[in-house]
Amino acid sequence: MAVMSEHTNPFHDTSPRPHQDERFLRHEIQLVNRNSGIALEALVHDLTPVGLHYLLTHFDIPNLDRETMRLAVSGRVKTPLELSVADLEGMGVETRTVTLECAGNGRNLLAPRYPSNPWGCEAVGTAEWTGVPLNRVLEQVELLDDAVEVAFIGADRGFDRGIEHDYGRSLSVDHAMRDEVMLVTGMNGMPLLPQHGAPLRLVVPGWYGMASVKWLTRIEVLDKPYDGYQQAVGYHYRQSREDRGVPVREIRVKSLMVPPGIPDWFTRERMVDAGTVRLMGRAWSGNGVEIDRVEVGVDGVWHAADLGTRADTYAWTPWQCNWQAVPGEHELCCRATDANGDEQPLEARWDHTGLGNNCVQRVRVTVR
Ligand SMILES: Nc1nc2c(c(=O)[nH]1)N[C@H]1C(S)=C(S)[C@@H](COP(=O)(O)O)O[C@H]1N2
Ligand SMILES: [Mo]
Repeated sequence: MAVMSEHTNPFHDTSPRPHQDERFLRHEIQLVNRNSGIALEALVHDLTPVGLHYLLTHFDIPNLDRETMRLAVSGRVKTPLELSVADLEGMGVETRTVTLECAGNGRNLLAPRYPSNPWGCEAVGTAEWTGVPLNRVLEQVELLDDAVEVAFIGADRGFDRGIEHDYGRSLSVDHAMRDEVMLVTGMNGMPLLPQHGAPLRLVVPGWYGMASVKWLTRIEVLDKPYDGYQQAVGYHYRQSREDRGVPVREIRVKSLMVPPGIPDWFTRERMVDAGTVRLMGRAWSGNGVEIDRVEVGVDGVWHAADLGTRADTYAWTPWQCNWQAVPGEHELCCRATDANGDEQPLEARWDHTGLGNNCVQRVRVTVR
């Protein structure tokens, strides 16, 4: 074992970490153990391996059978339908590479904290989703003239703030007819796994993940706005508890880097050898808007990174740059700007339930 001097090693304390008086926060840890994030080193992959893709599940994972499950399409339509997964796949499948991000990503950077899943920055992943464009199904059932919204309802049910509900979300008819919205049965070339919505889920590229309803069993075409909890109460940007709020929709521009060097087990702070260090990461925005530039900040001084090409309109863009690492303590950041001119903020903007925090990632590094 190589022992370094205190001068070069910030992790020099070899004694066991002292016990803490407080217990772990049980409810938050329960959520974290169910809802895992991407390991940041997995940002090296263009496609996130399925087992490293983040997960967010509100209630219990339903046990649905691909052979017997039927998708009911009803409401303001001329011809209601019940479709098996095989019926759907028979309508013709397409594959799209899509970056999904949870709207609660970044919540744990806000104080005071809202009791919910305490994401740092890891609630993101990119997969190749295979499925049927939703508009093929909507054209087959024929929407009536008074249709305004399409609701997507999952097989999972539970309570939030005292209200019992099925997990459900809606889109306007116009949005539901867009080509990129898919009824998905496969992920990275294999059938969906239970935790990602098997056997059938919606994927709404360009929007935060809450729109991409898993375990989809019902599509209801409505002549008025959908009033389900996750649509009408959940997923609103709010400044305070009383605030009615603004619905959360498109992903906000964001970037992440693969933390360089090696980590300290407990703090995840990094140790890097001096010299040329290749930094790399990913940047993405909402609605298919392109990434214009990514800058890497070293102790507050910004340098332009090189952008690669994204795999698809709704997939993240790779970036990289070299850093001449000199011995000492440093803070690395990355900041993306999209083609609309939207730029990541340096500090988190307040949100009452911790949604849409796209502030820059900060990585503490010691160079030896
Ligand atoms: N039926 C259902 N669909 C759901 C959810 C859920 O809890 N139930 N969670 C949503 C949220 S908030 C996110 S971020 C994404 C996460 O998808 P993933 O777990 O496949 O990454 O699924 C969405 N679809
Ligand atoms: Mo989410």
